[in-house]
Amino acid sequence: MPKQDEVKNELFPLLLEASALTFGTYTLKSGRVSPYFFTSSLLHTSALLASVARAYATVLTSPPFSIPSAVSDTTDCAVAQGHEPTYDILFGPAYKGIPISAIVTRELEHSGAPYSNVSYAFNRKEAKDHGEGGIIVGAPLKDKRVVIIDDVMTAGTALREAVSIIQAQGGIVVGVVLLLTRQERVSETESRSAMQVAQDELGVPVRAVLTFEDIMDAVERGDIKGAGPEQFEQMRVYREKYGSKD
Ligand code: OMP
Repeated sequence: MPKQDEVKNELFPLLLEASALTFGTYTLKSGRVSPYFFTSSLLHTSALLASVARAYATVLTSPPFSIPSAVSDTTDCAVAQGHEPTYDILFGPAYKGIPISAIVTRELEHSGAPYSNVSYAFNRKEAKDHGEGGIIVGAPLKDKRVVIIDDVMTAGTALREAVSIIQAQGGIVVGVVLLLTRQERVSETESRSAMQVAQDELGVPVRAVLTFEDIMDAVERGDIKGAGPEQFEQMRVYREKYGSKD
């Protein structure tokens, strides 16, 4: 089984157990009324953080975020396998991206020396005008290759904000990794998903550990307590209205 499916299978039951995925009627930031909601705020136990970190790290140590290394040193396993990251910094947009970017940076150390040079950074919601000041906490972004690490993408508004913060600091966005893509269209007139639009506009890879389709499949299989045929039908209707194939 591919490593990315393995981590997904490990993470999914933990997310359900933590009630990070719930079913009901939720008004989203975009104004859409959704039959389900995913909240990363409930991912606060050590076991969940470890599993979440492994899931992101698996994506971040695979192509296209990992490339053949220029240096070859047989004393280090990752370098011996000849891979290094395409990025210098993981950026976690405030607030929910903050702990995620920190734990994933820590997790990357297990992938070998080239990955242990990766730093993290995040933005303050309000700029500080005393002390060290500024809007960025963590590694300075200027001229650095930055991957944005966030929890959920719906219409892509949060991502656009993160991109402009990084670019204003002179950072270079080289990719985006999400925990969940809801696989929704940005607008009524756009058939591509917010994730595809972001990828096309930024010209960088945008990947997600979990997708809306994964959730639909789990509901259909009856794997989710409290979500049966009725919820499946609501999700199908929602997908028809707002969903995208990619
Ligand atoms: P977009 O900015 O539309 O891409 O929505 C992403 C943001 O919506 C996330 O960062 C969350 O603040 C919030 N959100 C969730 O956390 N979970 C969901 O299932 C749906 C949303 C949402 O409001 O769309």
